[in-house]
Amino acid sequence: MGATQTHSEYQYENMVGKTGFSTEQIKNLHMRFQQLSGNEKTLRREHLKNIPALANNPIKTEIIEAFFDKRNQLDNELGSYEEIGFEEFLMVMSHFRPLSIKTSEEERTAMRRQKVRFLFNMHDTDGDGKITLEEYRKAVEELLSESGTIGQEGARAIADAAMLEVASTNVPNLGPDDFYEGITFEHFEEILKDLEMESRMHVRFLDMNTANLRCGKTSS
Ligand SMILES: [Ca+2]
Repeated sequence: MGATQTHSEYQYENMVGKTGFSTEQIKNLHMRFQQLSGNEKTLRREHLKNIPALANNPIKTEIIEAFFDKRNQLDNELGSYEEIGFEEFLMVMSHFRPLSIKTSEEERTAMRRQKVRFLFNMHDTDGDGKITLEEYRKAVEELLSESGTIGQEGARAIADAAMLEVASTNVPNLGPDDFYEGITFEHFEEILKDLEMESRMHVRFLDMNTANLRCGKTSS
């Protein structure tokens, strides 16, 4: 480990500006990356599937996919990667970057938007810029399937009812036969506007609550 330290530190410096993480936070995340990948240079889906803390998460598949989703990288391309390197991993993790006292109002707004966009992408699985009823049904089904008490039909009914409500607020004069195309990003943002997600959206499944990264200290 000692031999690669200098090289790593050079890399870290480069990523500070790109991700907003401190060098200390990047170091911690790098350790976690190496742990997850089994000291390989890249991370694949099966590495993440083995995380115990993620095993019972109802949206496990979506979370894992988000790591390989090209839209969560700076270039906003469509599609997904087979494997990602540390830099890509860091870019995804930067969506969960905790606020600090130094975070300006402007930065806060940008961070919030980035998180909302991340969640939106998770639901807009085909990347056409809209969360359709089909996509929404799938998300709700998956979310509720773990509970066991609500079957597929129940989940479907919940999704349909919620979507209808969303549709009627989005398009006030929507007639019963009108086709609702789906939730746009702007509307999604509007729906989530009252949710204080800046400090809420942490990553617990990586066994490191990002809130603990606030002071740049390792929690363990
Ligand atoms: Ca879509």
